[in-house]
Amino acid sequence: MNFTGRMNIFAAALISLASCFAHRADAAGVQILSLNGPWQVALTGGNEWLPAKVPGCIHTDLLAAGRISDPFYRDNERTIQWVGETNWTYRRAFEVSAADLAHDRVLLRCEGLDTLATVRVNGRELARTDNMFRTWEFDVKPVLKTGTNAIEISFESVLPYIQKCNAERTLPEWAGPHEPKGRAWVRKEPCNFGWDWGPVFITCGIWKNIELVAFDEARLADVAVLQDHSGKKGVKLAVQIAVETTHSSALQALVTVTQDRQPVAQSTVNLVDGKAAADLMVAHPQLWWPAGMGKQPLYEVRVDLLNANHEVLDSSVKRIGLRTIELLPADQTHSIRFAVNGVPFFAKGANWIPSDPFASRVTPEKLRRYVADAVAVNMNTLRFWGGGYYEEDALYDACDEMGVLVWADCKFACSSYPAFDDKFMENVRQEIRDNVRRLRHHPSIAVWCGNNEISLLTKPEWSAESMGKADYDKLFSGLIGGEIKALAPQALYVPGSPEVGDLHFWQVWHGGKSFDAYRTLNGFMSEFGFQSFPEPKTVDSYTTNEDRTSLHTPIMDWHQRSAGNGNKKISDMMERYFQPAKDFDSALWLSQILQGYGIKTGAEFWRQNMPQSMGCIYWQYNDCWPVASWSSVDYYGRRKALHYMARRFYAPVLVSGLEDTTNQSVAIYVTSDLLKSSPGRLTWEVTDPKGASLTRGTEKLKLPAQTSRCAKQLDLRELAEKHGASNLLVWLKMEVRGQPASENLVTLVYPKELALADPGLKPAIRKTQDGFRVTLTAKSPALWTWLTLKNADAGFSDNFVHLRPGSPVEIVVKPSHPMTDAEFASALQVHSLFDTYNPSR
Ligand code: BMA
Repeated sequence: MNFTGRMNIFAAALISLASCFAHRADAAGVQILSLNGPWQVALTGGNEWLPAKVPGCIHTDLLAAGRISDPFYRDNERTIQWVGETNWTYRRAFEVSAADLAHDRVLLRCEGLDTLATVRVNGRELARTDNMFRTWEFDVKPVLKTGTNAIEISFESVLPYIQKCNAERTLPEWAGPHEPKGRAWVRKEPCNFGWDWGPVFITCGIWKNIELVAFDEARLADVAVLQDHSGKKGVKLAVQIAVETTHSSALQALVTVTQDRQPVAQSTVNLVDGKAAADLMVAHPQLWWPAGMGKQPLYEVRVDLLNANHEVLDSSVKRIGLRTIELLPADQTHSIRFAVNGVPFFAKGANWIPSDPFASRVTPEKLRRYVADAVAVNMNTLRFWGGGYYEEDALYDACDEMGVLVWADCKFACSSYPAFDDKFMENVRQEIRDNVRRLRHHPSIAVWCGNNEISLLTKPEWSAESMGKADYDKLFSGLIGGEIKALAPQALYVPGSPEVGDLHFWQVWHGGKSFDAYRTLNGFMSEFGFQSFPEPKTVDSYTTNEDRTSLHTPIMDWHQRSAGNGNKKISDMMERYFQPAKDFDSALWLSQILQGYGIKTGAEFWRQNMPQSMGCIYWQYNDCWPVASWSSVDYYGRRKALHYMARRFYAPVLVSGLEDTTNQSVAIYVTSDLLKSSPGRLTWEVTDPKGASLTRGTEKLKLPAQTSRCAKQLDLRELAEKHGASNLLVWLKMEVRGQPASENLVTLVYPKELALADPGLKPAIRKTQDGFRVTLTAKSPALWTWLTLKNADAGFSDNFVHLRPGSPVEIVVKPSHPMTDAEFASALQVHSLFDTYNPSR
């Protein structure tokens, strides 16, 4: 059947898709016809058309059509590799009126085509594209007609392409055993080809908005906002405007700055040669701060493009925050560190990866929840790692609003890239321009970074294992650095991570060392991590009973991608620190306690050593599918033990201990990120594992602002001799201005050596307005006590807490669906470390 023949059936089937141009909500002139929504998809050359959804991708379309089964279940991934090896075509019809076509210019705008695409309108080839990160615009006025039009976009599998390129010249890279080689030849999300925490799903499709854009006279092509904080009268904004015109006419730009809808400053400027710059003064500026250091006031900068009749041709709104940012170099007493508004601070956070292999499934609400969950555990920084895709505006918006600074990697990771290829370089140049223009106004962006870890595979010359240094510099310093400097002259840029005094420390996970190895170095830690399993509910979602007979069944291994038998690394480390788990579920939970214990060891040490260490960004925050990984929040948004522990080890005021097992002493550190010096009280108590007090003490302290120091040295030799080191629990508490600020527990031995008794945990339940308050009491110390609900998810105000007799702990539980008192009481389960190994529990 030829295309026209197919068109008739197609047009009839899609009659409901007919749409008309709509004015952009905020502008009179530019008109938009969204082509999002229902499309159809078929094998290229085939004639069985399935319903499709745009934005989307082939995997989600086939899933919705029932043509593939859940890609995450067991090893289904293996059976659907054909999807990424196949060429696919998307199509739809749309209506255009004569009035629509009367506009000076009519463009097809594609915000994201994944990846090797051929775009045809009414049977005419418009373009071939080769970069999923770019925004493409094509002049479609000559090919459109009044009435029904047809658009068809064919996607060629990237696999033959990268194989061909790699056969001609192999690009050295780090890739897992079942990951296709040569991913760096194509500008497509690197982890789409698999990663050491991610599946191989080679997607294709229209993954972002697609629309027709029509306008007369002119439209805004670019708006940039620069800030000058040097004056006494306020913050001066320089708004740089560029327009695209269809014919020469007198144009003006009206620039309005508002805060909470109240006008703050306004200016009108004439456009000369399509350009203008407006200077505006924001008097009494309210500065934007990272979370924990102040508020996040946001201002809107609106530009209205006016023609000679004062009609609005186009508008743009950028939401900004007023702040300066610096990355200060390391010196003898400091590691590198960020300073916002002149105030250096300790960066606390984690590394972000794409939260789904199918990007269009990620909703703004989901992204907002992740950012809120980061701030809830006292993070102020996220690093958007370089192997994913340039993150959505919604994620940056949430970071702006909640005060999370972003270390924004450009999307290059763990491979060498063909910087010797001019076409490739030009493609990258356009990609950087598109994304920097889209994102540069966000106050949350602390630093742009060229790549992840490629300096580690760079040598003076190209070889089978390395990228040549000259090409590395050409791509990451020259091209990307140059573009960012030109487009965002006030932004910070570093060519790569780790490269500027930040450290990726992998000797524990990849090197098999114990957690103590974290205590051997200082710096700005931009990566370090240890894996755990997700909780039983999540593991249940991808396994059968038989898969859960051990941590090392084929399906448990399938959902583990780290080189060198990751699941064994976890169980070996569990054995090193903890008594053997009594069953499968206990082992999953114990792996989380282990992970939290390990990351806490590092995080507390680096905070103790502030300012020699000024950053702790653990690997990794989130997951893109249900898997054993380094994450602290799993694919379904369920917090792992590490996430709860992060709230404590990232607390603004931290009391922590550094044990010396040889000399049997504990150095007590008090670390304050507070911007003001504060009065506090430190309390320590040593008990035996039954909770009997052996010694205690308290001391008033002054906590100087943003300082860490050893406040007390506890000599435990006598107690250790008398009771045995494995019978000592050192409980620490810090109060600030009479309020509890931080609590901690330190031991001289590994947890497996502690002679814990049955803690006899008891919950008392009280219904609250939107959940239940559970008050936990214990007869003897209960370590890492956590609550779960049988067959239901819930939000827990805290979890994995240490309990002592006489010190009840309250946890507020908000079940994911309404429950009666009786339902809640029968669903509530209380566990602690003791239960993980005691067979009778
Ligand atoms: C770092 C990251 C990732 C990787 C992680 C765990 O090197 O940059 O590429 O997933 O380690 O191995």
